[in-house]
Amino acid sequence: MTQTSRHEQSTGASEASAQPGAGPTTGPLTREELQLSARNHSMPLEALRRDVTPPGLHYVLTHFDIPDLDAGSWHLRISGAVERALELSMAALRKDPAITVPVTLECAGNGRSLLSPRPMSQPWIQEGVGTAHWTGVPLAYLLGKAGVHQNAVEVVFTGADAGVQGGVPHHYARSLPIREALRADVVLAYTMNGAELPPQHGYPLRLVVPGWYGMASVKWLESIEVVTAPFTGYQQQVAYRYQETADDAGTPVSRIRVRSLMVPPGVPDFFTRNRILAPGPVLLQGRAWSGEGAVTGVEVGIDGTWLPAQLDKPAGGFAWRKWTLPWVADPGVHILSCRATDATGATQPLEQNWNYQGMGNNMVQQVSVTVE
Ligand SMILES: Nc1nc2c(c(=O)[nH]1)N[C@H]1C(S)=C(S)[C@@H](COP(=O)(O)O)O[C@H]1N2
Ligand SMILES: [Mo]
Repeated sequence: MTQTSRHEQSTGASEASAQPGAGPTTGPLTREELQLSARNHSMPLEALRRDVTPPGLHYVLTHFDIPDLDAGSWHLRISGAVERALELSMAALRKDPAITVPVTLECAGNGRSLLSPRPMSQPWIQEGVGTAHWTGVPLAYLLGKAGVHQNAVEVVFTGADAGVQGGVPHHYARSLPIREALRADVVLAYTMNGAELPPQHGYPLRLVVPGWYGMASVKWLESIEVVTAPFTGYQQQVAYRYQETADDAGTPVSRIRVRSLMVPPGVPDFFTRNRILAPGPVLLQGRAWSGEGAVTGVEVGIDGTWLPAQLDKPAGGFAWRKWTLPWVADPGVHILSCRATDATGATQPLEQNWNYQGMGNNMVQQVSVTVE
Protein backbone atom coordinates (compact mmCIF):
# COMPACT_ATOMS: atom_id res chain seq x y z
CA MET A 1 0.00 0.00 0.00
CA THR A 2 2.73 2.42 1.05
CA GLN A 3 4.86 1.37 -1.91
CA THR A 4 2.06 1.97 -4.37
CA SER A 5 1.44 5.34 -2.84
CA ARG A 6 5.10 6.36 -3.15
CA HIS A 7 5.14 5.27 -6.74
CA GLU A 8 1.96 7.23 -7.43
CA GLN A 9 3.49 10.25 -5.83
CA SER A 10 6.68 10.06 -7.84
CA THR A 11 4.67 9.87 -11.07
CA GLY A 12 2.56 12.75 -9.84
CA ALA A 13 -0.62 10.76 -10.40
CA SER A 14 -2.27 11.33 -7.07
CA GLU A 15 -0.20 13.33 -4.69
CA ALA A 16 -2.90 14.39 -2.32
CA SER A 17 -4.32 10.93 -1.66
CA ALA A 18 -0.90 9.35 -1.25
CA GLN A 19 -0.56 11.00 2.16
CA PRO A 20 -2.32 9.12 4.92
CA GLY A 21 -4.93 11.44 6.36
CA ALA A 22 -4.71 13.80 3.37
CA GLY A 23 -7.27 16.54 3.66
CA PRO A 24 -10.29 17.27 1.47
CA THR A 25 -9.67 18.13 -2.18
CA THR A 26 -11.33 19.74 -5.17
CA GLY A 27 -9.03 17.84 -7.52
CA PRO A 28 -10.05 15.08 -9.95
CA LEU A 29 -11.04 11.64 -8.68
CA THR A 30 -7.93 9.70 -7.67
CA ARG A 31 -6.91 6.15 -8.45
CA GLU A 32 -7.31 5.27 -4.74
CA GLU A 33 -10.89 6.51 -4.74
CA LEU A 34 -11.65 4.55 -7.92
CA GLN A 35 -10.14 1.43 -6.29
CA LEU A 36 -12.37 1.89 -3.24
CA SER A 37 -15.45 2.54 -5.28
CA ALA A 38 -14.91 -0.58 -7.39
CA ARG A 39 -14.62 -2.73 -4.24
CA ASN A 40 -17.47 -1.03 -2.41
CA HIS A 41 -20.38 -0.79 -4.80
CA SER A 42 -23.53 1.20 -4.29
CA MET A 43 -27.17 0.25 -4.87
CA PRO A 44 -28.41 1.06 -8.38
CA LEU A 45 -31.22 3.60 -7.89
CA GLU A 46 -33.70 1.48 -9.89
CA ALA A 47 -33.54 -1.00 -6.97
CA LEU A 48 -35.51 1.58 -4.97
CA ARG A 49 -38.57 0.04 -6.68
CA ARG A 50 -38.20 -2.99 -4.39
CA ASP A 51 -39.17 -3.21 -0.72
CA VAL A 52 -36.29 -5.57 -0.10
CA THR A 53 -32.91 -5.21 -1.81
CA PRO A 54 -31.48 -8.45 -3.26
CA PRO A 55 -27.99 -9.04 -1.78
CA GLY A 56 -26.22 -8.41 -5.10
CA LEU A 57 -27.85 -4.97 -5.36
CA HIS A 58 -27.44 -3.98 -1.68
CA TYR A 59 -24.51 -1.59 -1.16
CA VAL A 60 -21.27 -2.99 0.26
CA LEU A 61 -18.67 -1.27 2.42
CA THR A 62 -15.62 -3.21 3.58
CA HIS A 63 -12.60 -1.39 4.96
CA PHE A 64 -10.05 -4.18 4.58
CA ASP A 65 -10.30 -7.64 2.92
CA ILE A 66 -13.33 -9.93 3.02
CA PRO A 67 -12.29 -12.78 5.36
CA ASP A 68 -12.70 -16.37 4.17
CA LEU A 69 -14.29 -17.90 7.26
CA ASP A 70 -15.28 -21.50 7.90
CA ALA A 71 -18.61 -21.58 9.75
CA GLY A 72 -17.75 -25.09 11.02
CA SER A 73 -14.77 -23.99 13.11
CA TRP A 74 -15.88 -20.38 13.73
CA HIS A 75 -16.87 -19.38 17.29
CA LEU A 76 -18.36 -16.27 18.86
CA ARG A 77 -16.78 -15.24 22.18
CA ILE A 78 -18.72 -13.16 24.71
CA SER A 79 -16.53 -11.89 27.52
CA GLY A 80 -15.60 -8.90 29.69
CA ALA A 81 -17.84 -7.53 32.44
CA VAL A 82 -20.20 -10.53 32.48
CA GLU A 83 -21.11 -13.27 34.97
CA ARG A 84 -20.35 -16.06 32.50
CA ALA A 85 -18.10 -15.78 29.46
CA LEU A 86 -19.58 -17.72 26.54
CA GLU A 87 -18.13 -19.37 23.48
CA LEU A 88 -20.76 -20.28 20.90
CA SER A 89 -20.60 -22.25 17.66
CA MET A 90 -22.84 -21.44 14.67
CA ALA A 91 -24.76 -24.66 15.38
CA ALA A 92 -25.44 -23.51 18.96
CA LEU A 93 -26.49 -20.01 17.87
CA ARG A 94 -28.97 -21.42 15.37
CA LYS A 95 -30.74 -23.22 18.23
CA ASP A 96 -31.35 -19.96 20.09
CA PRO A 97 -34.57 -17.97 19.59
CA ALA A 98 -34.46 -15.98 16.34
CA ILE A 99 -36.05 -12.76 15.12
CA THR A 100 -36.27 -11.20 11.67
CA VAL A 101 -35.88 -7.42 11.34
CA PRO A 102 -36.35 -5.39 8.13
CA VAL A 103 -33.60 -2.77 8.23
CA THR A 104 -32.46 0.02 5.93
CA LEU A 105 -28.67 0.25 6.24
CA GLU A 106 -26.88 3.30 4.94
CA CYS A 107 -23.17 4.14 4.98
CA ALA A 108 -22.40 7.25 7.03
CA GLY A 109 -20.22 8.46 4.16
CA ASN A 110 -23.10 8.36 1.69
CA GLY A 111 -23.17 11.70 -0.18
CA ARG A 112 -19.47 12.36 0.47
CA SER A 113 -18.54 12.95 -3.17
CA LEU A 114 -21.13 15.68 -3.51
CA LEU A 115 -19.22 17.76 -0.98
CA SER A 116 -16.82 20.46 -2.09
CA PRO A 117 -14.02 20.20 -1.12
CA ARG A 118 -14.38 16.42 -1.13
CA PRO A 119 -13.02 14.37 1.79
CA MET A 120 -10.79 11.56 0.49
CA SER A 121 -12.34 8.21 1.25
CA GLN A 122 -14.90 5.87 -0.30
CA PRO A 123 -16.41 8.28 -2.86
CA TRP A 124 -20.11 7.60 -2.46
CA ILE A 125 -22.49 9.64 -4.53
CA GLN A 126 -25.93 8.94 -3.01
CA GLU A 127 -26.58 5.24 -3.36
CA GLY A 128 -24.74 3.75 -0.35
CA VAL A 129 -27.96 2.23 0.97
CA GLY A 130 -30.08 -0.94 0.93
CA THR A 131 -32.83 -2.71 2.85
CA ALA A 132 -32.72 -6.35 3.90
CA HIS A 133 -34.49 -8.74 6.22
CA TRP A 134 -31.92 -9.84 8.78
CA THR A 135 -32.57 -12.98 10.81
CA GLY A 136 -30.68 -14.14 13.86
CA VAL A 137 -30.41 -14.11 17.64
CA PRO A 138 -31.35 -10.94 19.54
CA LEU A 139 -28.14 -9.55 21.08
CA ALA A 140 -30.07 -8.82 24.30
CA TYR A 141 -30.87 -12.52 24.64
CA LEU A 142 -27.19 -13.52 24.58
CA LEU A 143 -26.15 -10.65 26.85
CA GLY A 144 -28.88 -11.83 29.24
CA LYS A 145 -27.44 -15.35 29.15
CA ALA A 146 -23.95 -14.01 29.87
CA GLY A 147 -25.22 -11.73 32.67
CA VAL A 148 -24.02 -8.14 32.19
CA HIS A 149 -22.38 -6.53 35.24
CA GLN A 150 -23.93 -3.40 36.79
CA ASN A 151 -20.94 -1.24 35.93
CA ALA A 152 -20.96 -2.04 32.19
CA VAL A 153 -21.03 1.03 29.95
CA GLU A 154 -20.49 -0.26 26.42
CA VAL A 155 -20.30 -3.42 24.36
CA VAL A 156 -17.42 -3.80 21.89
CA PHE A 157 -17.88 -5.82 18.70
CA THR A 158 -14.81 -7.06 16.82
CA GLY A 159 -14.71 -8.49 13.31
CA ALA A 160 -12.32 -11.05 11.85
CA ASP A 161 -11.04 -8.53 9.30
CA ALA A 162 -7.91 -6.49 9.94
CA GLY A 163 -5.76 -3.91 8.19
CA VAL A 164 -4.22 -0.48 8.62
CA GLN A 165 -6.11 2.80 8.56
CA GLY A 166 -4.63 6.20 9.38
CA GLY A 167 -1.36 4.36 10.07
CA VAL A 168 -2.98 2.28 12.82
CA PRO A 169 -3.11 -1.53 12.50
CA HIS A 170 -6.37 -2.93 13.91
CA HIS A 171 -9.24 -5.33 13.58
CA TYR A 172 -12.45 -3.58 12.55
CA ALA A 173 -14.22 -2.94 15.87
CA ARG A 174 -17.00 -0.69 17.10
CA SER A 175 -18.86 -0.25 20.36
CA LEU A 176 -22.45 0.50 21.34
CA PRO A 177 -23.65 2.11 24.57
CA ILE A 178 -25.13 -0.59 26.80
CA ARG A 179 -28.64 0.88 26.43
CA GLU A 180 -28.52 0.52 22.63
CA ALA A 181 -26.99 -2.96 22.88
CA LEU A 182 -29.94 -4.11 25.01
CA ARG A 183 -32.61 -2.90 22.52
CA ALA A 184 -34.90 -5.75 21.51
CA ASP A 185 -34.32 -5.25 17.75
CA VAL A 186 -30.51 -5.39 17.69
CA VAL A 187 -29.69 -8.71 16.07
CA LEU A 188 -26.77 -11.07 15.50
CA ALA A 189 -27.75 -12.08 11.99
CA TYR A 190 -26.87 -15.27 10.15
CA THR A 191 -29.31 -14.85 7.27
CA MET A 192 -29.98 -11.98 4.85
CA ASN A 193 -33.32 -12.12 3.04
CA GLY A 194 -33.72 -15.74 4.15
CA ALA A 195 -30.41 -17.08 2.80
CA GLU A 196 -27.08 -17.48 4.61
CA LEU A 197 -25.05 -14.27 4.66
CA PRO A 198 -23.06 -13.64 1.47
CA PRO A 199 -19.29 -13.37 2.16
CA GLN A 200 -19.27 -9.60 1.58
CA HIS A 201 -22.11 -9.01 4.04
CA GLY A 202 -20.46 -10.70 7.02
CA TYR A 203 -20.63 -14.51 6.73
CA PRO A 204 -21.17 -16.37 8.98
CA LEU A 205 -22.45 -13.82 11.54
CA ARG A 206 -22.83 -10.05 11.76
CA LEU A 207 -24.35 -7.47 14.02
CA VAL A 208 -27.24 -5.36 12.70
CA VAL A 209 -28.12 -2.19 14.61
CA PRO A 210 -31.39 -0.81 13.20
CA GLY A 211 -31.45 2.99 12.85
CA TRP A 212 -27.67 3.50 13.09
CA TYR A 213 -25.43 4.27 10.16
CA GLY A 214 -23.84 1.10 8.78
CA MET A 215 -20.50 1.34 10.60
CA ALA A 216 -22.19 0.09 13.80
CA SER A 217 -23.27 -3.17 12.16
CA VAL A 218 -20.02 -5.12 12.52
CA LYS A 219 -19.58 -7.91 9.95
CA TRP A 220 -17.64 -11.21 10.38
CA LEU A 221 -18.27 -10.88 14.09
CA GLU A 222 -15.90 -12.91 16.28
CA SER A 223 -16.01 -11.31 19.68
CA ILE A 224 -18.32 -9.34 21.92
CA GLU A 225 -16.78 -7.74 24.98
CA VAL A 226 -18.71 -5.93 27.68
CA VAL A 227 -16.57 -3.04 28.94
CA THR A 228 -16.68 -0.65 31.89
CA ALA A 229 -15.02 2.32 30.13
CA PRO A 230 -15.72 3.87 26.71
CA PHE A 231 -14.03 2.05 23.81
CA THR A 232 -11.22 4.00 22.15
CA GLY A 233 -10.53 1.91 19.03
CA TYR A 234 -9.72 3.63 15.73
CA GLN A 235 -13.15 3.15 14.13
CA GLN A 236 -14.75 4.66 17.25
CA GLN A 237 -12.49 7.46 18.36
CA VAL A 238 -10.87 8.61 15.12
CA ALA A 239 -13.17 7.53 12.28
CA TYR A 240 -16.92 8.20 12.14
CA ARG A 241 -16.97 11.60 13.77
CA TYR A 242 -18.57 14.85 12.73
CA GLN A 243 -15.51 17.12 12.70
CA GLU A 244 -15.05 20.64 11.40
CA THR A 245 -11.27 20.30 11.01
CA ALA A 246 -8.60 17.59 11.27
CA ASP A 247 -7.83 18.64 14.87
CA ASP A 248 -11.41 18.86 16.04
CA ALA A 249 -12.30 15.91 18.34
CA GLY A 250 -15.80 16.19 16.90
CA THR A 251 -18.89 14.27 17.91
CA PRO A 252 -19.60 10.60 17.22
CA VAL A 253 -21.72 9.57 14.24
CA SER A 254 -24.63 7.40 15.33
CA ARG A 255 -28.17 7.40 13.92
CA ILE A 256 -29.10 7.79 10.26
CA ARG A 257 -30.20 11.27 9.27
CA VAL A 258 -33.47 11.56 7.36
CA ARG A 259 -33.08 10.99 3.62
CA SER A 260 -35.11 10.18 0.53
CA LEU A 261 -34.14 9.09 -2.95
CA MET A 262 -36.06 8.72 -6.20
CA VAL A 263 -35.92 6.19 -8.99
CA PRO A 264 -34.70 8.33 -11.88
CA PRO A 265 -37.60 8.30 -14.37
CA GLY A 266 -37.31 7.44 -18.06
CA VAL A 267 -34.17 5.91 -19.53
CA PRO A 268 -30.51 6.89 -19.08
CA ASP A 269 -27.96 8.02 -21.59
CA PHE A 270 -25.21 5.36 -21.25
CA PHE A 271 -22.24 7.59 -20.51
CA THR A 272 -23.68 10.59 -18.67
CA ARG A 273 -26.66 8.76 -17.16
CA ASN A 274 -28.75 11.85 -17.90
CA ARG A 275 -32.42 10.91 -18.08
CA ILE A 276 -34.60 10.97 -21.19
CA LEU A 277 -38.37 10.73 -20.83
CA ALA A 278 -41.37 10.87 -23.19
CA PRO A 279 -43.98 13.59 -22.46
CA GLY A 280 -47.13 12.57 -20.57
CA PRO A 281 -48.09 11.05 -17.22
CA VAL A 282 -45.39 9.31 -15.18
CA LEU A 283 -45.48 7.98 -11.63
CA LEU A 284 -42.47 9.34 -9.75
CA GLN A 285 -41.42 7.00 -6.94
CA GLY A 286 -38.74 6.43 -4.38
CA ARG A 287 -38.05 5.59 -0.73
CA ALA A 288 -37.48 7.60 2.43
CA TRP A 289 -35.95 6.61 5.78
CA SER A 290 -34.55 7.98 9.04
CA GLY A 291 -32.86 6.41 12.04
CA GLU A 292 -34.09 9.19 14.33
CA GLY A 293 -37.83 8.72 14.01
CA ALA A 294 -40.51 7.64 11.54
CA VAL A 295 -40.63 9.40 8.18
CA THR A 296 -43.68 11.67 8.37
CA GLY A 297 -43.62 13.30 4.94
CA VAL A 298 -41.94 13.47 1.57
CA GLU A 299 -42.19 16.41 -0.82
CA VAL A 300 -41.25 16.19 -4.45
CA GLY A 301 -39.72 19.26 -6.07
CA ILE A 302 -40.51 19.87 -9.71
CA ASP A 303 -38.42 22.77 -10.95
CA GLY A 304 -38.44 24.16 -7.41
CA THR A 305 -42.17 23.75 -6.64
CA TRP A 306 -42.74 21.29 -3.80
CA LEU A 307 -45.69 18.86 -3.83
CA PRO A 308 -46.58 16.32 -1.12
CA ALA A 309 -46.00 12.68 -2.10
CA GLN A 310 -48.19 9.73 -1.12
CA LEU A 311 -46.52 7.52 1.53
CA ASP A 312 -46.90 3.74 1.88
CA LYS A 313 -46.53 1.90 5.18
CA PRO A 314 -42.94 0.91 6.02
CA ALA A 315 -42.13 -2.79 6.64
CA GLY A 316 -40.73 -1.89 10.09
CA GLY A 317 -39.59 0.91 12.38
CA PHE A 318 -36.21 1.21 10.66
CA ALA A 319 -37.10 0.20 7.10
CA TRP A 320 -37.59 2.70 4.31
CA ARG A 321 -41.04 3.89 3.19
CA LYS A 322 -42.13 3.98 -0.40
CA TRP A 323 -43.41 7.29 -1.77
CA THR A 324 -45.13 8.11 -5.07
CA LEU A 325 -46.22 11.21 -6.92
CA PRO A 326 -48.00 11.31 -10.29
CA TRP A 327 -46.51 13.88 -12.66
CA VAL A 328 -47.40 14.97 -16.15
CA ALA A 329 -44.12 15.62 -17.92
CA ASP A 330 -44.12 18.39 -20.49
CA PRO A 331 -41.34 18.89 -23.02
CA GLY A 332 -38.15 20.57 -21.84
CA VAL A 333 -35.48 20.03 -19.20
CA HIS A 334 -36.77 19.58 -15.64
CA ILE A 335 -35.04 19.30 -12.28
CA LEU A 336 -36.73 16.79 -9.97
CA SER A 337 -35.89 16.38 -6.31
CA CYS A 338 -37.30 14.84 -3.14
CA ARG A 339 -37.12 15.91 0.49
CA ALA A 340 -38.18 13.86 3.51
CA THR A 341 -39.08 14.94 7.05
CA ASP A 342 -39.10 12.69 10.13
CA ALA A 343 -40.97 12.59 13.44
CA THR A 344 -38.29 14.72 15.15
CA GLY A 345 -39.08 17.51 12.65
CA ALA A 346 -35.72 17.06 10.92
CA THR A 347 -35.78 17.61 7.18
CA GLN A 348 -33.20 17.21 4.42
CA PRO A 349 -31.09 20.29 3.67
CA LEU A 350 -30.94 21.80 0.20
CA GLU A 351 -27.31 22.79 0.72
CA GLN A 352 -24.35 20.51 1.50
CA ASN A 353 -23.77 19.63 5.09
CA TRP A 354 -19.98 19.89 5.06
CA ASN A 355 -17.76 18.19 7.64
CA TYR A 356 -14.16 17.01 7.55
CA GLN A 357 -14.85 13.26 7.11
CA GLY A 358 -17.87 13.77 4.86
CA MET A 359 -20.32 12.10 7.23
CA GLY A 360 -24.11 12.22 7.17
CA ASN A 361 -24.50 14.37 4.06
CA ASN A 362 -28.26 13.98 3.53
CA MET A 363 -28.77 16.87 1.13
CA VAL A 364 -31.61 16.48 -1.35
CA GLN A 365 -31.07 14.51 -4.54
CA GLN A 366 -31.56 16.31 -7.84
CA VAL A 367 -32.38 14.50 -11.05
CA SER A 368 -32.23 16.32 -14.37
CA VAL A 369 -34.69 14.96 -16.92
CA THR A 370 -34.98 15.84 -20.60
CA VAL A 371 -38.58 15.36 -21.74
CA GLU A 372 -38.78 14.94 -25.52
N1 LIG B 1 -16.02 -6.20 10.25
C1 LIG B 1 -16.44 -5.14 9.54
N2 LIG B 1 -17.70 -4.71 9.72
C2 LIG B 1 -18.16 -3.66 9.03
C3 LIG B 1 -17.34 -2.95 8.13
C4 LIG B 1 -16.01 -3.42 7.95
O1 LIG B 1 -15.23 -2.90 7.15
N3 LIG B 1 -15.61 -4.53 8.68
N4 LIG B 1 -17.83 -1.84 7.48
C5 LIG B 1 -18.93 -1.15 8.15
C6 LIG B 1 -19.53 -0.11 7.35
S1 LIG B 1 -18.71 1.36 7.31
C7 LIG B 1 -20.76 -0.25 6.78
S2 LIG B 1 -21.49 1.05 6.00
C8 LIG B 1 -21.48 -1.53 6.81
C9 LIG B 1 -21.81 -2.01 5.42
O2 LIG B 1 -22.54 -3.20 5.47
P1 LIG B 1 -22.82 -3.99 4.12
O3 LIG B 1 -21.53 -4.11 3.38
O4 LIG B 1 -23.40 -5.29 4.52
O5 LIG B 1 -23.81 -3.16 3.34
O6 LIG B 1 -20.72 -2.55 7.44
C10 LIG B 1 -20.01 -2.14 8.58
N5 LIG B 1 -19.44 -3.27 9.23
MO1 LIG C 1 -20.06 2.89 6.22
